[in-house]
Amino acid sequence: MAFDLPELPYAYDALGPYMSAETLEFHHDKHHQAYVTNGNKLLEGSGLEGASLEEVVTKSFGNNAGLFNNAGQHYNHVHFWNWMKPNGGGDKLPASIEAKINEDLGGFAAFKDAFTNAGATQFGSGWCWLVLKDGKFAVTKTPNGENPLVNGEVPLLGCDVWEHSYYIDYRNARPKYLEAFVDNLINWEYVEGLYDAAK
Ligand code: MN3
Repeated sequence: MAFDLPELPYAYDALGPYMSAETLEFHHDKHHQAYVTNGNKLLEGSGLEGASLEEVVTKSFGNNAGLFNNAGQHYNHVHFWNWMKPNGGGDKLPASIEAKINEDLGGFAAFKDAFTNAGATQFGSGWCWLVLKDGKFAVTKTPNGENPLVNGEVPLLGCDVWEHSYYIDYRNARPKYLEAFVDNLINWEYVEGLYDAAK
């Protein structure tokens, strides 16, 4: 199935001041569009034309680097736009998410520390994640376009730490971007929906 660029689920200026319209215009219209365009070219003749996006990601991993990089980033960004919302973030969590964060990660403060530290310490481009692994919540990070699907984990929340995601608004201050993401942008209801579908 060919890849399509989804519309943003909010206006370009809806996430300010934490993520600007300029960032979203470049990130969505240029970067995500390039993953879609290049992914569709590389999908042709790959033998995976009829596969779901998740299957393209897991089946191209380790044997078709070009397709994997673009399909992985398409998957990551389709969710990334939905992992944020205006007036999001903070520690007012859906009950099922709060219970798992308390049980598996030691509470919201420990989650925030682990998640922002994973993003800050990812060397170069990549992502930090909250995943469901063997029935438990865990915090991880991946390089470049990789995502937890290739490790048999379910991605519940991811934050893009490629420079294109924060350099316009935060310059080199990646930790400030990560803190703003957790405190002001996360769409916890979308995380809850992914968890409900996975458990
Ligand atoms: Mn990106």
